[in-house]
Amino acid sequence: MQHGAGIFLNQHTDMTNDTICAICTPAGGALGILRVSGPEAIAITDRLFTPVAGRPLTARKASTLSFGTIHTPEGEDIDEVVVSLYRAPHSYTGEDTTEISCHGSAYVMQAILHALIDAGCRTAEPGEYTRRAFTAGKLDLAQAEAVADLIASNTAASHRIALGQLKGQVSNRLNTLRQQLLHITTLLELELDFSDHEDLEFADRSELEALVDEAAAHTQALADTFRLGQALKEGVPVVLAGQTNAGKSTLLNALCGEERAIVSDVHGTTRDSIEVVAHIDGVAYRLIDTAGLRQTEDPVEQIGIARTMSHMSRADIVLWVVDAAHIPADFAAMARRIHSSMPEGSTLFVVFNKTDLLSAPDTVAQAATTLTQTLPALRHVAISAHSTADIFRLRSALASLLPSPPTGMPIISNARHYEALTAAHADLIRVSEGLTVGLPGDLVSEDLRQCLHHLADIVGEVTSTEVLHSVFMNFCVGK
Ligand SMILES: Nc1nc2c(ncn2[C@@H]2O[C@H](COP(=O)(O)OP(=O)(O)OP(=O)(O)O)[C@@H](O)[C@H]2O)c(=O)[nH]1
Ligand SMILES: [Mg+2]
Repeated sequence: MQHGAGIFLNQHTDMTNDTICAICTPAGGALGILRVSGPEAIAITDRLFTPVAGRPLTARKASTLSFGTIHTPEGEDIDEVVVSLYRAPHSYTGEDTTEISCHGSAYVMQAILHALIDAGCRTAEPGEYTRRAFTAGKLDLAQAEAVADLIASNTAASHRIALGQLKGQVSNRLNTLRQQLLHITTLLELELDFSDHEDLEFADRSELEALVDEAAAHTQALADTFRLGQALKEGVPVVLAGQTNAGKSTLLNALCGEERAIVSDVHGTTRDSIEVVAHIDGVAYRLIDTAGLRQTEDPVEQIGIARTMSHMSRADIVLWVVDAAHIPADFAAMARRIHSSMPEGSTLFVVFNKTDLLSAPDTVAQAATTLTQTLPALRHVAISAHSTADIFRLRSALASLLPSPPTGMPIISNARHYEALTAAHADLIRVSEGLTVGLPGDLVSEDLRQCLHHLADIVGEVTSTEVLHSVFMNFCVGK
């Protein structure tokens, strides 16, 4: 890991010498795993383990497997197990570690856990193994956070982001950025060191400005991936909205492949929002069916419509469903109003539904033309929710609505990283402005250091103990 000429203070000061233990797998599987880590890990496990053959664990080489019986400190047998042995620093935590593979019964795992505690271990806190790996320098903080994301990942997209982060894609990108900024800081500070020599100017200000602007653009581009990253991690919110009876609930059911929402030809069938997850091309979409929009005196329906508006104002994607057989005259104006009420960066996608009922298909073509005249970037599709082929097309269209980050750019999916990047970007904007107006080097350099500090925070080099605590608190016990 690169450290900038003494700029960063490594605050990994929470070293502890306890030997910890935890059950790492949920109960009820065929097999279960307990993990023991710390200076006494091998000795304690050894006291509870009788190998079928061969030497005791303490005399065995690293990276070996031993089959035998695990028992209580009093010698009562608990289970037949396999013990994997790791010696520091070649283990996940960097410490001596054993992993006990036993049968997955809750009783067996609890009995082994109690035996380990009786023999001198303490139970691990949530995330303590990964925190120890971080303390030992095995992972930086962004990678440690990726471990929790990897465990939680349930789609190809969230898995890909977490694995990339664990493998250091985010950290490497940040390190490159930090190297560029350190270079600029060095140039500026060289100028400061020789400030008595009035004639000397070491750093060409316009060149520096260009470098800073480039770094600011990189920081911004990385921060900009957060919206997508978060959507891919949590599920992309897609709101189905439109007038009553347009076919929103029919589409929801068709897209998720289940009869989740009530469908009827009565206007105003859906009153409350219904959320269903649909997986399309390895991405989870949180489809939200909403109450159809119309003028109504019914107070309950009015509440439903207010909820629709609220969902639309927060959605990443709004599917505006329109009954193609009854396209309202002011349809383009409606689309414009909806589009302007949506958050920046979100997508309005018009779905002309019920094309099977059209006697004159060109009414859709005319509406689409009017629409693109009003909002050129707006995309649309014409389908029948009753056609499997059309639903398939709509699913592909949905997948194509997701923005793709610039080639090679890692995707940020962690709010802590996003906040630090946004702060770093603001610092760089101040640096750039400072250079433009000719601020003295020491003032500009102060903002640069602040920026470096924010970037170092992401990988955990200058992170406070409280932040570390809150990061690891969200892990499960045993990881
Ligand atoms: N022919 C045809 N009928 C459709 C199509 N899509 C939906 N319908 C019918 O249109 C009617 C209304 O469908 P819904 O899915 O309940 O409409 P909605 O937009 O959810 O309506 P509200 O909940 O009242 O806002 C039902 O009778 C559906 O069977 C379609 O593509 N073709
Ligand atoms: Mg409905």
